[in-house]
Amino acid sequence: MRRLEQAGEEKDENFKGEVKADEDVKEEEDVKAEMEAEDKEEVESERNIDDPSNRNSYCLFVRPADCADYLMQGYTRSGVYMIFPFTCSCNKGVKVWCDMETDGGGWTVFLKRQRATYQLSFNRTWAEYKDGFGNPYNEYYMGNEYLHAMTHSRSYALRLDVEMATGGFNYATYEMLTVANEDDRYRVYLSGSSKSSSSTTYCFNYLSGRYFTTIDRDHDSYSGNCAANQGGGWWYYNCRYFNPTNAGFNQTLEVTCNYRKMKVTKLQLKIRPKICDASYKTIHLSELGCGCRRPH
Ligand SMILES: [Ca+2]
Repeated sequence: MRRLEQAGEEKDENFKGEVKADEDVKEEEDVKAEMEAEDKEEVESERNIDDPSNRNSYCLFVRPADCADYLMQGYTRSGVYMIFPFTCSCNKGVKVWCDMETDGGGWTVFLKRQRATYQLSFNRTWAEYKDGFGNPYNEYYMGNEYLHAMTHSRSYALRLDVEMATGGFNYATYEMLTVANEDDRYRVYLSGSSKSSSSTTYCFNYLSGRYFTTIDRDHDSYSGNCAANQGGGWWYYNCRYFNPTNAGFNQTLEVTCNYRKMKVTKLQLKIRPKICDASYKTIHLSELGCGCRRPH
């Protein structure tokens, strides 16, 4: 019990420190958007701290590394949560949107785009894509450094969800995603099986093996810079295979999947521990250590 109390105190201090640091660096539009959003919503992980003495997982003694850890601890509402990537126990926290509903939930959203009062610009530098930007209540990018750390501490599956401008939803998944470190230009690898609905069948084609490109770092295969051309940052091959950070969210966002254009009103890219993919709800209820590593 002593250990639980200590862990709780550490967590609270970290929350306060992180929130203060966030406030220092927010751009004006983000501050406005956040104030608007926080009038209506609270951070789920701050509001719903359960009594841990009722639980059995050793994840109780450490911090949640991703949204799947929160789901395993009984948090079933989609919303903003503070996660602590790298291991379950230490390092810097980051606020993310957790999708606790789609296909059993437990998804950590790393790119979120939707209509907002102050539409976020994704025309950002390498450093911004490295550390992340935006506001998880509305639109944001979690950051390549977090993606690298997470995908090298657990095996993650990748999922794309879009809401179509014409109505309906489409998705695409890949069994496993890894993102290399900055020295390797955050190179992305996809492996295993994939699934999708019709409109998004080709979104992940030619993605595996690409390096990340931003307006100030051109690592794509095109003679120019796809990020500079399109106002985003991504693992471009040429510029028209997939471009979910594309500029110009005016009512709808037009993204391209292997040259095929589609208009969407919401777009999310997310990851979840691969081990949890099959019958996730069953697994997380029976095996509470799912994907969670003990601290080194
Ligand atoms: Ca180029």
